Amino acid sequence: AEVKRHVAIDLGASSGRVAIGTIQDGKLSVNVVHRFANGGVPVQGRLYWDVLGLWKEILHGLRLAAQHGHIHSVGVDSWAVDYALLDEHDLLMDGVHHYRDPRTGGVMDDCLNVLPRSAVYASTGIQFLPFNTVYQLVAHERQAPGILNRACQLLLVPDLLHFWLSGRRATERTNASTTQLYDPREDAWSAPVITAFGLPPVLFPDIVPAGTVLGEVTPAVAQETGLTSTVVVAPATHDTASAVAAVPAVGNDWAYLSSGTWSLVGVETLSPVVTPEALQYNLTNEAGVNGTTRLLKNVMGLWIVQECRRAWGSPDFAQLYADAEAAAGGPLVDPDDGRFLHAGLDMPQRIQAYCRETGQAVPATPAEITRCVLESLALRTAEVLLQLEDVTGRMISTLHVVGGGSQVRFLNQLLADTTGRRVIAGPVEATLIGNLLVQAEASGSIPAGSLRSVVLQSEALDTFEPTTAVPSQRLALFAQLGRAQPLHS
Ligand code: LFR
Repeated sequence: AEVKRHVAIDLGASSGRVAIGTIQDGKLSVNVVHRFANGGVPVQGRLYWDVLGLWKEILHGLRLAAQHGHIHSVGVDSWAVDYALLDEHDLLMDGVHHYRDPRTGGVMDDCLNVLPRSAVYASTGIQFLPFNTVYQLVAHERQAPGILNRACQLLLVPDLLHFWLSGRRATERTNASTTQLYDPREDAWSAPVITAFGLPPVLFPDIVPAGTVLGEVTPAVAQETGLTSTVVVAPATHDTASAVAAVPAVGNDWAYLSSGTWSLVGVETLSPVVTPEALQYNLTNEAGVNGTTRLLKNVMGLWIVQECRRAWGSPDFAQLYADAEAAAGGPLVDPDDGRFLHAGLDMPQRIQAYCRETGQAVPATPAEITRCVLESLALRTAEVLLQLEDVTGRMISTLHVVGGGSQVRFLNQLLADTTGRRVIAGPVEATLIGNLLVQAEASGSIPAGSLRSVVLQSEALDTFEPTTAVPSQRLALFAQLGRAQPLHS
């Protein structure tokens, strides 16, 4: 039979890529045909995504892909929670706001005075983050009263792009779960949450599972790109869900760290863990592929370094990490302090202020600041692993680090030493791979349920053993840091 070509469009917060994947002899090969930058666009104190710019890059990437021969299927994944509102003519009613847009300030607390935390958690199992779609919608209505009632449809970012590609409106389940408007037990939008915050139920499209064939690309897209009779297949549209699907793990004693703009630290479970302990730790139960649950926590991640780097005039990442490794360590921050969430060229000063306020040495150079962030991320990861062990009763002996951050060898070693667990690093492009393999599975290119073994067959991995145990006093010191404005309140 002819080898099918699948195309993944993977949009991360700081970059995007378009890649062709093919399966031969049980192995996946990936050919990235187009890469482009992404990021927030500040306008009048607000922060947007350049969704039209992304669309243009997607068309360009598809045009390049089409030159390689017939493309069987295409699918999009992106970061979570953000959405577009469409009117009755399918026109965009506003730009797509970035989840770091400060408009959500204070909104979550107001909402939780209306429907208590325990009730929202019981219905959704989702962690309380100020930018969850539910709070963004309430913020949107405050900004532009009446907008939600004028809107006809809400589409999450990958769903919007799938609509533009195929003409079909649907919400793929893994990303729907991140909105905090989805009830995993009912596999439906959460009526209690939607009602409590006065959101129009008609906004929310049908929910479909990853692997759903949405339809052929529209004639306009075919003409623009050269694609012919290509089908749009929804992958796990939440990037983290695609990444977790591609974790090359075996057995049950492992956790993952999807490392990029965010550090997503979690385990895979057969069903949601919605217990008082999980709520207390503010762990989230996001939907995974094939009915699994991703029990995880958002840790602020390399965003802090990315934003510092921007303030330093964008020096080379590899050099910055090498300098951090050689620099003096010591001071720590709670990376999940809410002050680090928003964009701003004062990120280095925010780190320094945190250290000063907590009576620590103040890191001065880019190398020292970067080291402080990396050590802090490793400690926070160690803490979250203990919480995951606590709520699941599992023993975690291996941490799989996937995504762009898995290339930072110094961070991998810090993670091994700090958590006391073996770190297996790779693949770097886990999200792309997970996206491609869900399409391959849906198209019969690989056997059902074989994603992880295909990744293991296809990718070279790196192992980091814990060498210098990090003293327990360090964990204790970290645990004592003042947590004045936690992101996870
Ligand atoms: C990672 C990610 C996280 C989500 C955050 C915001 O790219 O998708 O999983 O919490 O971005 O959407």
